[in-house]
Amino acid sequence: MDFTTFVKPSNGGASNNENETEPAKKLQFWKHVEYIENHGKQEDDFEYCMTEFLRMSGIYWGVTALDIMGQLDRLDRKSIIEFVKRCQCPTSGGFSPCEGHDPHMLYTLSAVQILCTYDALNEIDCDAVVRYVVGLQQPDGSFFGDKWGEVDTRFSFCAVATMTLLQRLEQSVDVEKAVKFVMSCCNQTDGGFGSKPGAESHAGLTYCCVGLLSLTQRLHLLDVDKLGWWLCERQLPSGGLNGRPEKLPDVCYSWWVLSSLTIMGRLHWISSEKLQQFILSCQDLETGGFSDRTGNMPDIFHTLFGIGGLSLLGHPDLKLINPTLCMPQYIIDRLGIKPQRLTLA
Ligand code: GRG
Repeated sequence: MDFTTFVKPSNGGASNNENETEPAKKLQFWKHVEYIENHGKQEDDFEYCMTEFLRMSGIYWGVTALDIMGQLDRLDRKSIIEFVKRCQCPTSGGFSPCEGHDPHMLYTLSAVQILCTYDALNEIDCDAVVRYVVGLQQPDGSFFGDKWGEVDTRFSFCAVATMTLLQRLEQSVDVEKAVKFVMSCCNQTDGGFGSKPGAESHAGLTYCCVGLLSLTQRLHLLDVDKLGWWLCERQLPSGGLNGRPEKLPDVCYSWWVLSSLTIMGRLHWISSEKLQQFILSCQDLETGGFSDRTGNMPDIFHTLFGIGGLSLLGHPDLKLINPTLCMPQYIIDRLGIKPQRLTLA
């Protein structure tokens, strides 16, 4: 998921490079709508072709961002649902990122999120999805990402989130063991979580573990003060957030860090104003979309997490986003799901 390498060339025209002109201070709402709407139409575009291996998640990022902006009807619901249906593996029940690829837990969650957004779960074989996810849980409670056996706390989150959205959590996976595995990935020194036991704390994986504890109503297991401190130490003088000490800021951590702090009722432990300025400075004023850092090329991944971060910060032009499932709150309400949240402290 490394979108960090493209630096936008300076063309002497309008630029959002901090060194050349003032970075944007207002949300370029319609530019982003246009950027997301056009994203799926550029089938012969180099970047579009090179990201085939994560197409399903790309659609989820675009659908969610547009829905948060109140512009979901700009995408063709029918063709998106047809695409998702074609990606369900008839033997395993899991979803692949696009036709011809292998199913994986990551794309299975994205597929289910898209279908929930379109209220179209009835279009797929949900029992087969449940069998797929349950079949990937290991005796220690962890989850494989797919049949090849990689273990990572991302996959634990994807499994539990998928089962929650299908309303099948309690009857399917072993929740107690899933929670135990995730807690074995918590580092006592900083309160953060890594990809497996003993691995370095990382904000992306911390989101996955805090998210899993929120979905399973187990937030009492967290050392909220210790983890809250580590998370708010991710804010750098630029206002942006990094994913671990000594690393550069990246707009996507506006999601991974901020959502974790929101779930824990500690959003006010960082400077919202400075973070909002950083996120807005990462908008591409010409094409729309957000990049990882000011002046870099935008992409659909950072666009969702830029918009999602601004929604968590209460931007008035955006709908509320659910911090645990990274989906519009009205959809989570429609499904009757109540991920746990701690109150402000
Ligand atoms: C429903 C929103 C949602 C997510 C599903 C897949 C997943 C669950 C979460 C991914 C969490 C994660 C690991 C995010 C980090 C992504 C990222 C930019 C990784 C880059 O890692 P490094 O080491 O970056 O290249 P740093 O910033 O540490 O240098």
